[in-house]
Parts: sequence; structure tokens; C-alpha cells
Amino acid sequence: MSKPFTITTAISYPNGRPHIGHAYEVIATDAIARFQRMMGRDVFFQTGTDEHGLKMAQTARARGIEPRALADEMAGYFKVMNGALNISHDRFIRTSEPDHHRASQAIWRAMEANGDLYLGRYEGWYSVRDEAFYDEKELIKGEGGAKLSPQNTPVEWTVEESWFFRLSAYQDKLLALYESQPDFIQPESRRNEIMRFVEGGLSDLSISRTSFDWGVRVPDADGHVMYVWVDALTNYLTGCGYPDDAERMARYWAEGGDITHVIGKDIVRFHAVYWPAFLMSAKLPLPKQIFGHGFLLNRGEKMSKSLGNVADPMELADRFGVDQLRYFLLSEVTFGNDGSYSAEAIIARSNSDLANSFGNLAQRTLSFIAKNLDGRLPEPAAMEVDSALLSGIADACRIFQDAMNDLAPSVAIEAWMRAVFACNAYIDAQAPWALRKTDPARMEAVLATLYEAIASLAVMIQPVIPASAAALLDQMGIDADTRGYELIGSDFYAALRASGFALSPPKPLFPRLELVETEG
Ligand code: ME8
Repeated sequence: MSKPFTITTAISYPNGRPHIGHAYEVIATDAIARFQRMMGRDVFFQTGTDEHGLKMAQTARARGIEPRALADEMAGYFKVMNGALNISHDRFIRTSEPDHHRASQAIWRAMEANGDLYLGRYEGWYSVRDEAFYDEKELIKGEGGAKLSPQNTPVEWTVEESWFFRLSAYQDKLLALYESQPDFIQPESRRNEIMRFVEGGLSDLSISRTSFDWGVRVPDADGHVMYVWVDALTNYLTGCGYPDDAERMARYWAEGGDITHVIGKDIVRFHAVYWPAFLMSAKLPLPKQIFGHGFLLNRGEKMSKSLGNVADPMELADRFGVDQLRYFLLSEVTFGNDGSYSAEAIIARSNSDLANSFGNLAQRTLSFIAKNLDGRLPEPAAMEVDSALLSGIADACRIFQDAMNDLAPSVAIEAWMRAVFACNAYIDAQAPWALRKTDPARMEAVLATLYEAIASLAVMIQPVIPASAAALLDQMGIDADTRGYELIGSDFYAALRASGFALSPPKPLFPRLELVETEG
């Protein structure tokens, strides 16, 4: 059995429809999951919705519906979005599901058994928008002197009976974790932020609420539901079979396992401080890595409902194409940094890289082969320039793989794009159209090199633009079972002849996109 690889996105609050930030996170995670599957790993990829808590309860109340009805409706939109964006998750978890309630109660009992829970009274600041408690010293002043959370959201003074988790007891253990596993929090800037926070001292955490009942019930404590983040974080364990399925846990949530949580920068504290503390308390293995990606900004501005600039990912995908959107987000934004999107930027990137460079290379080569070789496969007869091009592509593929392993999709795509440019330079220099009359054998050798190069480029980029890469490989007659990385740099033509070969009439894959008049 190949080595397991567990990867998750955050689970989204379904108090509204998905926005482009949600799409970005799940697309990036999908590309990594697809890549690891291509590397032969036994991947478990989970995403889903975080359905409990005060924010959901209040949004539902404002709409005059039950929280469950709100969650059902909105979770539906998240599922539709994932389908439309070609997301290859293995499970879509909803925290209202019964197995998740069981898992949350089990981790609660395990933390209690470890002596880390006690009943007390919470008095302090709470932000419903962030579903987070804040210390007085963390608050900032808003307009008119109103107190705001560090995320700029309103806070309210809250007093209620509550269970507490002894987070204060975990300060040293957490700092030791960050020291011994320097990659635990990525990128580096987020790690530094978290270290400063933990070094500043940790207060115990209020982990149950009594003022509403939309949540997972606290075992043996009538009237208490769990603080939403306790159950939300536990979603990762639920999907891995906790607490009943020991075999599944051993596979996807094992000590030293390859477990990555991809989340946004605003929720790193929950994942890098609370989550490992809960897991240590419950005597469960820790994830290998928490990756806090940046935020997507609309033309450089923060998206917000009040500014009316929250983009609907489905509209963008409909208008520009799913793979065009995936490619844009993954190539344009350095993973870990903030990034900006706009119609112009998506169009420019898609036209230059996909339509003009890669699409055009494939289209003109395959049409030329179809026209001049009668659908026959060209005969390779490699000269040095040909082998140099192909070994350059094999090198690019190694860089691509290293970068994807390091969660750096934009670096991977750059290596791919350099290989595409090399092919375009090669086709211009070799000018196969001019060889048709003068040296048909050499023309075939050039076409054979290009054919192999294009197939390799399509195989390489599959995790990023899966549908377009598959459509191209279909047209090229490359068998669905032979689209792995082994194909690149292998005895390509022997494999193709063995699998049987049929070149379909080439179709353009990436139409040129244009701005509509009201834009720009
Ligand atoms: O935080 N750009 O849910 P959520 C990029 N339920 N990413 C963004 C973004 C933006 N503009 N806005 C949000 C929650 N995100 C919790 C998570 S996990 C156990 C519980 C990211 O719907 C955000 O950082 O507010 C988070 O990773 C994800 O979208 C879901 O955000």
C-alpha cells in the first residue's frame, strides 16, 4: 500500500454562499491532492461546512428559518461549487452529521479524562463574526471609540457559565512543538506571529456555551453546547474515522503521518495553537503541517458585502472557464501571500499562457500532424536539439514536482511555462512547415519531438487544469491509464504504439478571452 497523504481545507461557514476566497482555498488544495495522487500516494482529501455556532444561529434567526434549514441550503451551494470547479475531494463533511457529533463528544471525553476541562464562568469579549474570544489587550479602537477585534469585527461583552480547557498548561509544549518541528506552521511569517502570541502567555479557553443550543451537546452537561471551534477542528478527525474506526485512523491520522491542513491566514491561531493543544490533551497524533495561505483581494481591496465587491466564483468560472480560473489563481498568487484578482488580470494571464503559448503550440502542431501525416504517428529520429528539448522538459517536471511537494504551485507552474516557451522557441527554430518539401524525414522527427513534448506538458499540468489536460490527451490518443509522470522521459513511442494510437482532429482548448466594454 502506498504512503497515505491526508489533506484538508478549512470547513466553511455556510451562513452565506461561497465566495472566491472559498474557491481559491479548495482549488489550491485540490491541485495538491491531485498531484499527490499522481505521485502514487494514498490520498484522503476532505473539505466541507462548519455549521454550528452563534453566527449560523443569528443568520438563521434574521432570516426567520431554523439553523439546520440555513445549513442545508447553503451547504448545497458549496457542494455545487465544488462540482463545478472540478474538485476531487474524497469527503464533503457537514458538522451537523451524526458521526461528527460522536467524534466531537469523544475528543471532549478524552480531554476531560486527561484532567484538562473544568467548569467556570466566562466573562470577556466575544466576536460572533470571528466566533472568537479576545483578551482586552488584543482589542483595537474603531470609529467613535468602539472596541473591535484584531480582525476589525465587533465584539460584545459576554458573561456565562462555561466549561474551560486548560490551554495555559500547554504553552511550553506548544513552543517545544514549534521548535522541534519548524515546518509545523507555514509560511515562516505566520510561524513567527504564532510564536510571539504563545510566548506572550495563554489564558484558558472557554469551550462551551449555554446561551443557545445550536451545536454539539457537551456530554453529561445539560444546557451546554460546545464552542463551535472545538467541534469545527474535530472535523478533521471525524473524516479519518475517529473514534470507532481504528484501521482508518491508522491510515490517515497516524503518528508521524503526512497530514496537511490548508487554511487562510485569519484562522492560523485556531489551527496552530488550540488544535495541537486539544490533540495533545486527547493523546492523539498531531498534523504535520498547517499552511496559512493569503487572502484574495478584489483589485487590491478587501472584499466585503457592504462594498458589494464579493465575487461569485461560479460566475467567474462560467465566464472565463473553470481551468482558466484555476490556472489564474494558482499561477498569479504566490501561495502564502495575498493576491489580487480582476477580470483584466484573469483574461491577460489566460490569454498569454494558456491560449497563446500552450494552446497555440498544441493546436498548430497537432493540426500540422493531422494534415500532413494522415493521422499517423510521426517517426522519431532524435538529433541533439530534439533530445535537449525533451530532457529540458523532464527537468522542468522534476522542478514542478518538487515545488508541488513544497506547496508552491506558482513555482511549479513557472517551471511548466518555461518548458512551454522552450517548445515554442524550438518550433520556430526548426520550422517544420519549411521542411515539408525539403526534408520530410526531418520534418517527421521534429513533429515526433513536439508531439512527445506536448504530451509531457499536458501530463505535467494535470493537477492544475485537469479537464483541459485530459481533453488534450484524449485528442492525442494517449491512453487514460498512461497519463502518469512515468510517461515523461520514458520510451514514449514504444508505450504509445503498444497502447494503440489514434489522433482525433484537434480542437482549440483555450479560446481567447475578451473584456466586455464596461470593464477596464
Ligand atoms: O473560518 N481569500 O470559515 P470561513 C482567501 N469555519 N481565503 C479566504 C478569504 C479570502 N478573501 N476569505 C476567507 C471559517 N477565506 C471557519 C473555519 S476550520 C476547522 C473552520 C478562507 O467560511 C478562510 O481563511 O470564514 C478559511 O480558511 C476559509 O476561507 C473558510 O472561511
